[in-house]
Amino acid sequence: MPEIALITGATAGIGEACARLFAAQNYHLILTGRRTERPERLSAELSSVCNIKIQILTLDVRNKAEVEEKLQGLSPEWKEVNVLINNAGLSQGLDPIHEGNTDDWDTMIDTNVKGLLYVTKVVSNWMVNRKHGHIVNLGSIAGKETYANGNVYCATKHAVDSLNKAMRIDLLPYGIKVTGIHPGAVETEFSEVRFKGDTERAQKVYEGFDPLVAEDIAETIWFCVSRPPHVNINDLVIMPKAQAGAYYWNKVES
Ligand code: NDP
Ligand code: 8X3
Repeated sequence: MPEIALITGATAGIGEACARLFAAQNYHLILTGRRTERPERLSAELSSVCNIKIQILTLDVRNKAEVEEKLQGLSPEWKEVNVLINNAGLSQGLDPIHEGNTDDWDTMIDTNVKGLLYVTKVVSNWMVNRKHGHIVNLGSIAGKETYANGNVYCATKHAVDSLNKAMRIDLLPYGIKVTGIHPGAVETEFSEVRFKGDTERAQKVYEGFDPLVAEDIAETIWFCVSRPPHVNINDLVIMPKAQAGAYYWNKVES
């Protein structure tokens, strides 16, 4: 059986780009997300051009029971996951702390931190048993810096940064690689989700600016995953050329 990659949040953006790139590298894929139609379409498309197998697991990473049931329900050969890409995540709102929506806070913490942990708990056990595997965690520049009104989203990504380090230490005896990828602005559905469907506001984020695209991140992840067995990329911050940090955006006025 060729190598297997499990990608959370493969229904859009960076996760979908990873699915395409890993399929092109002949990985069998386990694609997860809450939406069903998109991964089915993606699966049909990839299966028609690549000689790979694809499993779609429709799940909400916030739902611990569902995560465990769906992952443990995979047949033994599918549990031989070589690469786990913990990508599912989101931001909700951009408000000062005293005006924040506590439901949004719950959603971000439950998805970006607890969801990542639920998936990792199951899959890392499979990797520990086989003494083999690579976990890639999607952090963010928001996990390296804190910006105005980003409070809880930044806190969740700082948590991912910390968990990335913790996983590397705990899984060291088992030869499991752990890599943190921390992008700046990537034009995906991220801003539309952050602003709850306000497309105009979302588009303004990238106006006059040349952001990263999902494929840039997928290629970077592939670079990390395809290093020789003795090499691990611990942590990687990747920005658009036009962005020097959370606050420094080189925008061209139109
Ligand atoms: P998108 O909104 O385009 O994609 C997010 C993906 O996460 C979707 O596939 C979505 O699937 C999935 N997802 C969200 N919530 C859940 C959930 N509860 N259960 C399962 N899947 C879920 O955003 P990006 O591709 O940009 O984001 C991917 C990751 O990259 C996130 O962790 C994000 O924080 C991080 N990131 C993004 C940056 C950016 O500027 N875009 C920069 C830095 C980091 P579905 O809705 O079907 O469940
Ligand atoms: C997404 C990038 O700068 O909007 O994590 O927080 S940013």
